Amino acid sequence: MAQVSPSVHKALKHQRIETPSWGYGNSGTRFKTFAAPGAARNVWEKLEDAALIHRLSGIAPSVALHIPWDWVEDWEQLNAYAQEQGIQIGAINPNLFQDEEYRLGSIAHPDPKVRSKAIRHILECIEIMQVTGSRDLSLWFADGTNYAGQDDLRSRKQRVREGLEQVYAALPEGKRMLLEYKFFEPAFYFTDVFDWGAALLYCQALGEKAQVLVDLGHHAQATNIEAIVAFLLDEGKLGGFHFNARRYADDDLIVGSTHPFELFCIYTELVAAEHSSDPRAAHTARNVAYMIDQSHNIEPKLEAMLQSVLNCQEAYAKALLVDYPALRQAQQHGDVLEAHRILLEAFKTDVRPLLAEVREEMGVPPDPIRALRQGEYLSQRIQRRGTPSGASGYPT
Ligand code: PSV
Ligand code: MN
Ligand code: MN
Repeated sequence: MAQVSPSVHKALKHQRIETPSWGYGNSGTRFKTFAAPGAARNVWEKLEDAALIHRLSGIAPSVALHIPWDWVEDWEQLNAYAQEQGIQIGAINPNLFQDEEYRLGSIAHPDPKVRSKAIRHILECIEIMQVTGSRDLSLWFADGTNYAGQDDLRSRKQRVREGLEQVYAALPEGKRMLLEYKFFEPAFYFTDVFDWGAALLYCQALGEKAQVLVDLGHHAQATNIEAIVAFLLDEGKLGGFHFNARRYADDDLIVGSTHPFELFCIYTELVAAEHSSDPRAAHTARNVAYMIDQSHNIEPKLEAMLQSVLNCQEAYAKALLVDYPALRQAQQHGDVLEAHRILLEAFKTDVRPLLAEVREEMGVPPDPIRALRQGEYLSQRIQRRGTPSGASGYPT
């Protein structure tokens, strides 16, 4: 591999990927949740696992929480515990789909009492963010309808807008609200925030603190996600990612395992924007929250999470190797295949030696997966935690 510039090393050391608390406990599909030996049984153990992934990778210093799955009485204590473990609490995700009252939705529900309940829960999450120091409130709504005629679509749109306005008004300075879209499921006819365009409309109407969150699993087959990323960056509205991989629906598989070229192309948009002369795109790219949203059922959870973080690292490393000036030149000359080849050149580079070097410079194992497999981490957890049965906090 040709000499790599020190700026690539520097960028790789600054990369950050947040892991989700719900990826560490037992969770699964609606058919069966397989109990994983040594899986985390509560939020304290989830933080312990997230901290291990950070120690092994060096680039996963925060963990997202899901409320009330991760509910504790004393948030100061949880925050202090995270810090002791060497990590931080990241995005706070309200749960707006598990209560009986949410059968017809949360903030889009036809009954104002249910809408108020949902808003109260989100406001409670904002209070938690104040204690944990979290910057991002991550909103995903399961709201939608199953049949044409079930509810009035324009009224639902107005209810969502009204609810989001109330939340936005309660967001303190320096906090952001990330709005996630999803094209279907659990509703099958209509989902209230169904695509990036709908999410963008809401966020544009709300203001600067509202940004769109792109979950890779939430698109129809063959959607060009990197184009969505480019558009949102250009509009200053890309707030974050939920990384995972899909083949059919919202599969939540290990990111990069199904479409590694797509992940690479997404990262090239981000790298290009970070270095662009457009201050808005550059600022937006630098503030993107990179998060994983996966729950593993048959895979060993720690290894799956670590692999996910490393796959993002690999994609980012390759994106950093793209010769962007040459790419722009080829684009301007209309040299279709040279432009494509420049991307492929970086994509096909074996970045494993580079990453091993960077890891050594960072003081983390050069081969984190091997370190995990050879270490006592899992056997110690199995000894202490046993094999907790049943799901702990994920829609199944
Ligand atoms: C459900 O689709 C989902 O995977 C969303 O992506 C949320 O971000 C996540 O669950 C946690 O609520
Ligand atoms: Mn998600
Ligand atoms: Mn999802």
